Amino acid sequence: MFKLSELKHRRQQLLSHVQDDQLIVLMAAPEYLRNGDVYYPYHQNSDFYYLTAFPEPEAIGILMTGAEGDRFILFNRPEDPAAAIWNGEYIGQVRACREYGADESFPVNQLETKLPDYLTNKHIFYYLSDEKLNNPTLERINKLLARFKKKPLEYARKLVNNVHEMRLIKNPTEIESLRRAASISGAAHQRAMRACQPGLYEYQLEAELLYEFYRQGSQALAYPNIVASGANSCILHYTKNRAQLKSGDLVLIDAGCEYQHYASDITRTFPVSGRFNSEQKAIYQIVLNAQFAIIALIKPGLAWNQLQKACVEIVTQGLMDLGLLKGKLSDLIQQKSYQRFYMHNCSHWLGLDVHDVGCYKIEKKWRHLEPEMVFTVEPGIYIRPASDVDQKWWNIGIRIEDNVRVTRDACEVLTLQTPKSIEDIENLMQSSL
Ligand SMILES: [Mn+2]
Repeated sequence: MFKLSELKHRRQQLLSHVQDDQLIVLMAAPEYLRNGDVYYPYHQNSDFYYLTAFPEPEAIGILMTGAEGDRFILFNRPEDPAAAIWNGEYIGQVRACREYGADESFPVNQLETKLPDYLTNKHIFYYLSDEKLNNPTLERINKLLARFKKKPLEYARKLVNNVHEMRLIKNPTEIESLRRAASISGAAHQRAMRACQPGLYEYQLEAELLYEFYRQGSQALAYPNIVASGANSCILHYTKNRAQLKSGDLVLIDAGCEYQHYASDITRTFPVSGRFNSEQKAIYQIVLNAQFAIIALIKPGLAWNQLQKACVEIVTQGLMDLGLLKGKLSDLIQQKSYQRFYMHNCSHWLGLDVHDVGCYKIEKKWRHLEPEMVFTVEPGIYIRPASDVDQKWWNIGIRIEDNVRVTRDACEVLTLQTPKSIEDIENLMQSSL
């Protein structure tokens, strides 16, 4: 759970980059209509959540600094007994101050009358939210600013970057949530492995994942579940999940839940029948070796691109050893010949977002790892049918993905409990639910 002192500290950090005549507007994510009067499940904007933990839509946060110190004013939904019958209680103004640390809180329908009180002596107005988002709040505030002959809101790219730099280094509360998300997702993957048998459908394995996520208190998926068997395992973002599982095929599951807004992102690949055949084993072992090698490298000071470099070397050498790539290792790497079978990066930041924020380069140089950064390690090999590839390799798609946290001298694997060696997976699959 969030701590008020941490939220306050984050806002102070952000306001340390702000002048007295500047004002920042934070906007909650809008609700999206699905059809008729049904909305998509609500998901708060991650920066908004990081700075306020306020979970409701329609909320607008105002941040400013000055002689009276830092201020956080929240405009949010008022308590509404009529709406409460349908939607439950809104948080309201009293709790916004008491439980979310707002200095003042007003009903959002009073924005036009209350916000002008805070505009005196302010000349620059920034907003922080999804840049691409067409948020109706923008227009509403700009109208108000125009009325007072003030300049319109400006997207606060620099300030957003400051927040994203803060988000990149996780504090102990965040690590706890990430650990819990990883642990729930790990249990879900194990459940799917044990439930797996030929004849089931991909969506039936997905049901096992969902059951475990929600049973353990997760409230959302970090991203749509990928349950990809046979040829589908070579489709990187396959989410249809409608095919039938066939003995002899592999199934690749890339699925992670969110816990208290923090994401997990795990991939495991296993044989539908419970036993890998020798070709599947050979490819699997290359991917696993690459994954272990990357994890062994991780420590503060390592440049980000070294992860992918190590991965490419091991994957390329492995494919050469099996005759799937022919030539000299250095040439194959330089010409990127491996990309036919391994076409993505081996890592991305992980946090409130599954592909979390934070730059990978600073001033055009690869960034170096620091303690409490959290990211994924996910090498893969995908072999699609092709006339120049021996048929025995066709439709083998394998990815192994764990979540790691950089420690003071190495890393902690947050997803350690989920088996990934050939032997451990085969053993687990022999035990039924
Ligand atoms: Mn990932």
